[in-house]
Amino acid sequence: MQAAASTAMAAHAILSTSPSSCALLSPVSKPVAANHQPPALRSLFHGVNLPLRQSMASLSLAAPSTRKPLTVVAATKKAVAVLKGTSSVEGVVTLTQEDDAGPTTVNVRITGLTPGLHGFHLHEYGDTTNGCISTGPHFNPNGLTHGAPEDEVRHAGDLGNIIANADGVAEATIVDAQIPLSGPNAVVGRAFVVHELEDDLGKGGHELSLSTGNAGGRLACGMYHCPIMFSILFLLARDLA
Ligand SMILES: [Cu+2]
Ligand SMILES: [Zn+2]
Repeated sequence: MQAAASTAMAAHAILSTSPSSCALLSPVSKPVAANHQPPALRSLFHGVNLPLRQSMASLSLAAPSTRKPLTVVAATKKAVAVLKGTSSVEGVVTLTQEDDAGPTTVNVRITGLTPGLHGFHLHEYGDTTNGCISTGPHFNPNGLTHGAPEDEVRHAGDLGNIIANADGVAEATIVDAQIPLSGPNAVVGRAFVVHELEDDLGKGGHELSLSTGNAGGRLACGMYHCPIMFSILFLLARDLA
């Protein structure tokens, strides 16, 4: 019985620290091949390579020492990117995805902006070593030109504009199908960037319209990290009594 209990505790410890195993997923950094894809999220559970699912996932396995079945239920919920730059602009971006095939909801709150529209994108690299310029171009796994979020021809990272009020605060909820939290085009290890100017959504006729939306300088940026598993675990070790 004691062995089963300690196995259960060990299992709990391993799953509870799964965000640190996510740290093995290094940020997407350059140089990378054009077709580079970040690794899928995985959690190591007693040597079992267990894919992390956005929705509730459950598995049953036998504890090696007792052969008693354990049921592990884990839920991955959301993660946060903190945006910072060289100015007073800063913000928080929270992402949630209800299921692997569904859209991602992006909640944005950025302060310190000038009132009005500001381009807001997911950029390719989670690299801020030289400031926001290190985040590279817009995330563009399909090799398309810049556009509006509702356009078919767009970068996956094109999230349009956010609007700052008279106090310089922009709050937005964006629902988008091209920035999943898992899979080959996952946002993990990439960076959100808020810009100085309005994104013309590819329609401004400027030489930069079809690459950046001519949205000007990068005011603040932040990397999206591995999802934090808030609802880690319900571990049932049957027949322990
Ligand atoms: Cu951008
Ligand atoms: Zn773009």
